[in-house]
Amino acid sequence: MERILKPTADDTWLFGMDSSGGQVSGSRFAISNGFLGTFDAAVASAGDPVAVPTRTYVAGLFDAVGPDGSMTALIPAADWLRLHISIAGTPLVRQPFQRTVLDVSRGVLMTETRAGSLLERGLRLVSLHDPSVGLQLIELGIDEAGLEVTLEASVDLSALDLEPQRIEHDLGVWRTRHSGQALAMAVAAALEIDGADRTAATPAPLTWSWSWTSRAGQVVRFRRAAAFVRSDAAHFDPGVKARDTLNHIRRIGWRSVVEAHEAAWASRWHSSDVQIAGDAEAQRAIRFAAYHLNSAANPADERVSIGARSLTGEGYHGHVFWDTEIFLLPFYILTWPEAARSLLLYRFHTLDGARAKAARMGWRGALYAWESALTGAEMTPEHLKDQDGNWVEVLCGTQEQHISADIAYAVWQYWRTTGDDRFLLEAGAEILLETARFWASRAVPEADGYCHIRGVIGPDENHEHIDDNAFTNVMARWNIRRALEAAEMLQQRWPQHWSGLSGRLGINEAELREWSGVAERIFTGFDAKTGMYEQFSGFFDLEDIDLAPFTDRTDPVEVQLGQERTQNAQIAKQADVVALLALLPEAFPGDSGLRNFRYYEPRCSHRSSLSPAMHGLVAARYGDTGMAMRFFRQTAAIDLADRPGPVDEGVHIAALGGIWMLAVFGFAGLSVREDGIALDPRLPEGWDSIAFRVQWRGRCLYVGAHRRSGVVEATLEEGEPMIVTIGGERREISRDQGLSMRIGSNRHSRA
Ligand code: IFM
Repeated sequence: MERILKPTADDTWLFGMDSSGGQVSGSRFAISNGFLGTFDAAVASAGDPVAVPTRTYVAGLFDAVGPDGSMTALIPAADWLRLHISIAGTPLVRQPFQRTVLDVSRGVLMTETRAGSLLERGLRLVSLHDPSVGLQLIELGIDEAGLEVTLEASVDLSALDLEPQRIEHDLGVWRTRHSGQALAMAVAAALEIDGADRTAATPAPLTWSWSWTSRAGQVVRFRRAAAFVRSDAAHFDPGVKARDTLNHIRRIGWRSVVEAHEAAWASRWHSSDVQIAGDAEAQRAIRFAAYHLNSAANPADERVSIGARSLTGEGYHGHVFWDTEIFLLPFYILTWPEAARSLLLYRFHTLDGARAKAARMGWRGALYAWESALTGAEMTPEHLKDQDGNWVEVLCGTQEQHISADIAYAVWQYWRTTGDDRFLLEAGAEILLETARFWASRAVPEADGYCHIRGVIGPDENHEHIDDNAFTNVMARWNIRRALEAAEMLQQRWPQHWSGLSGRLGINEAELREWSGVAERIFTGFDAKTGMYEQFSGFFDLEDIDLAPFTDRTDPVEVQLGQERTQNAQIAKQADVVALLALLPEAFPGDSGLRNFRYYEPRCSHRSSLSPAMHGLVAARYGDTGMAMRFFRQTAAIDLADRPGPVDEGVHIAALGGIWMLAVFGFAGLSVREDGIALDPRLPEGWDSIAFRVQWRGRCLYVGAHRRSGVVEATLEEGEPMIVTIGGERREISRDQGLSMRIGSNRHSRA
C-alpha cells in the first residue's frame, strides 16, 4: 500500500467512522483549503449502487438563486470526484464507504471499501500549498483472476446551476447566470495496472474509462488531479490558467503535490497546534477545531471571507456573519496573521456595500451587512420558513447592527496584536472611522441627556425591536473611542496620510468632537449601584423563568415555551451581556463582571452554537473550570457527537473558533497587552498541561502551563525581546532567555 494511504499512527489526529450505522456525515469529514471545500453532500443511503454526489464549493463563487433571484448563494462546482467501478457490467457498491478516516495532521480524507474480492482504498485532498488543486488517489487490490473490470472516472455535468461555456476533453468553463463570474476546472486522470500506465478511452468530455481482465493479486492505481480557477471579471476566461496549473502538476508529478500539501499542513500545525496532556478527548476536540479553522482561510484571496459553515456544507448559503470577526479572527490573528489580514481586507473591500446600507436606512458611515457575500450588500433573507413551515419575517438584516462594531473590534485587535501599521493606514483606519461615523449618527441624543440606540437586535436574537442593547451600545462606544484614538495617532504619526484620508472621507475636527460627545453620552444600561448591565431597556421587567426544567428535553427551550412567551421572558438565545464581558472585560468595574455572569448565565438557552464557548471562556477566566469544561464539551459535541439524521449543513465554524478561544483565552488565560502577552492559566481537572504557539508583533512565542506543579513556561522562538506577564508578574524574555515561573498549583481549578 502507498504510504500516503496509511493514516497517521497517533489517533488524536484521526476522525473516523464506519458505515455500520448506514450514515456518513459529509461536513465533519470535509476537506478544504479556504478556496476549495469538498464534502459528501448527502448522507449516503446504504445499498445505493450509484456514487453519492460529492459537493465542491469554490470560495467567492456566488450567484442569485431561488425563483425570484432574491437570494445570493454559493454555487457548487461540478462533482470532479465521480467514479464508477463495475465488474462484468454490475456496478460495485462503493458508498457509503465501509470506513472513512479524516487525518487532520495531513488534511486528507481516506476511504476504504471491500466488495467481494476487491479492496478499494481512496484518498482525497485539496492542496493547502496550492489552493486551486484537488487530488484523488485510489488503490484497488483485486484477489480474483478473470474478472471483467471497468473503471470510469468523470466530472458530473448534470444539474449544475452554472452555464457551460466550454466543455472539452480535459476542461470545463462555466459562468454564473447573474453575477458575471466564471469557473474553470481542468482535470487529468490516469490509471496504472501492475505498475504500467494504461491509456484511457474518452467516451465523452471530462470522462475517462478503462476496462481490463483482472489477475489474482493485482494492484491498480488511479489518480486524478483537478485545477480550479475562479474569475470575477465578466470577460476573462479562466480556462487557460486552469490548464497551466494542470500542466504544472503533470510536470512535477502527483507525489510532489502531496508532499507540498503535507509540508503546508505541517507548517500550519507547527504554528497552531494546541497540545493538551491528560485529556485525549479534549485534545481531539481542539485538533478537530484547529483543522477546520486552518482549512477555512485563504490568505491569498482578500475578496472572500469565511461563511458560517465555511466551505463544508450548504448552511447559510456561504454567507459571512459576525462569526468571522468575533469567533474566528482571534485564532488567525494569533496563529496566522496573514489570513487575519486578508479576512479584514474583505471587509475593507465591502465597505461601499456597508456605506450604501447605512445611507439607505438614513444613517451616515458604514453599517455592514448582517449576512454578507460578494459585494457587501445585505444578503439576509427578509422571510424564512419556521419549523412548522410558516413564513416568518427576518429582522436581523435591518436590526442586528452590532456587526459594524464587531468588525471594528477585530480590526483593532489585529492591528494591536500584529503592529501591522500598513494595514491600519491602508484599510483599518477607514473601517474604524466609517463604523464610528455610523454609530455617531445612529445613537440619538434625547431629552434625558443620553444618546440612545433604539430598535435593534442584540446577539440574543430572541428579542427584536429592542432599545439600548448593552452589547450593541457598549461596543458602539468602544468603536467610536478607538476611531478617535486612531485619528489622533494618524494625525501625530502620519499627518500626511491623515490629511489625505480625512479629506477623502470628509472628516473634520468638528465631526470628531461630535463623535466624542456621543461616546460620552451613550446609554449603556449599567447601574453603578447594582453593578449590573440590563441586557436592554425593560429586560429586567420580563418574566423570569427557571430554565432548568426545560433543558433535559431535546427540543429547544424556545420551542417548548413558544415564541410569544420567549419574547416576553428573560431568556437569551446566546451570550449577550456575557459576550460583552468576554470581549471587553474592562467595561465591567470591580466585581460587576462576575455578578453579571452569575445573573445571565442561567438565563441563556444556548440555542445558538456560538453560545456555550463564550460562556465557557468567561467561566474559565473566573476560575470556574468545572463549568468551563462542561461548556467546552458541549461545544465540542456540536460537530463531533454522533447524531441521528443528516449533517450536511456544514460544520459550525464559529463554535470551533470558540473552542480555541475557550482553551487559549479561558483555560490558558492569555490576553494581549500593549507591551506583550499575558498568561493567567487555570487548567481544568484532568488536564495535566496545555502548550501552544502564538505570534505577537513579528515574534513567535511558545507557552506551556502545567497544572500540578503550577509552572508556566514561555520561550521566544523568533523575534526581538518582548514582555510576558505571568500571573501578574511582568518579565522580559529573549531568544536566549526564556521564562519559567511557578504560579501556585491550587489556583488552576477553582470550580
Ligand atoms: O451569527 C449567528 C447568529 O449569532 C446566530 N444565528 C446563526 C448565525 C450564523 O452562525
